[in-house]
Amino acid sequence: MDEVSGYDVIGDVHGCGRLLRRLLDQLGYRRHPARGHWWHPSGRRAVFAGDVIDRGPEQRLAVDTVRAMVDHGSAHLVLGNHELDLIAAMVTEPSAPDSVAPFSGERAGQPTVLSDDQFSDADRHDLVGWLRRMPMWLDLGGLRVAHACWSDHHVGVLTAHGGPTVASDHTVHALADPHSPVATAARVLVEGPHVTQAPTVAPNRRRRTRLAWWADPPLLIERRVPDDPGSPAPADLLDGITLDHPSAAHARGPLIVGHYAFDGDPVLLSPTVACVDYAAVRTGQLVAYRWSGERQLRRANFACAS
Ligand SMILES: [Mn+2]
Repeated sequence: MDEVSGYDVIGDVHGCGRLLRRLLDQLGYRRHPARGHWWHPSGRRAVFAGDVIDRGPEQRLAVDTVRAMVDHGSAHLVLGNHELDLIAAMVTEPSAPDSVAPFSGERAGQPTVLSDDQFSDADRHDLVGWLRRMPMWLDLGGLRVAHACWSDHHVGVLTAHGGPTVASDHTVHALADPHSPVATAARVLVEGPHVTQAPTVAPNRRRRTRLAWWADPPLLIERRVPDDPGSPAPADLLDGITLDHPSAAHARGPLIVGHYAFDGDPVLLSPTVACVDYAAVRTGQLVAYRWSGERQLRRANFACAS
């Protein structure tokens, strides 16, 4: 493959196929004249940060666009929690995947959604077989990408238990056991760390709150505002949660994630951490970060299609 001149990390597409094509066009990608996939004439690669499926109106277009790019070498994909839910459901209960509790605790009670009118049963099986060859994290040399969080500890656990993909049935079944080290590690990378808070209103409703792990100390995410998400997480709630120290990100170089569905204009989470998920379905804007080798991220390198 020819030299890669940079990476364009694209946030959660969530079935917004037409919006994705507008963003690719804006970033300088073109349809390949013979093979039809999107590619960049000056050697850039797209990196999809996961959650390509579910929610939006053109799920089939989104999946087909991403898949053709990955198969022709013009893009990478890391798995999001929606893709992991689909895989887990199809592997453990192929005849009735919607009856399976999702892998992600965040989506408890929500069925796996992949619109019936756009995907036949055969299409779903084919897509799941393909997704199972995709990684949960990518280290591209100077740039790391995962759907929700990076932790060297949890990358190490998954590397020792089957590697970055969920190709083995053993790994998929381990995901279904919430106490397995594989499930814990996959959740941190693909769903992000959470804390469980004591009930405030209904006595038996404990609140599961996302953590802004990029802040020091970590914050509870109480608002969808990237630069002021919420209050510091009480230290006792952080017991038992293994995270990389925020300074590790500075030493390791840039990290880009999706998943957090922020509002507003894209801003950096730190000099070396960016999120590219600004809730395309809700806000109508799909965000990318254009990386060309810089060690410190720059706000001016966000791009946005609407
Ligand atoms: Mn997500």
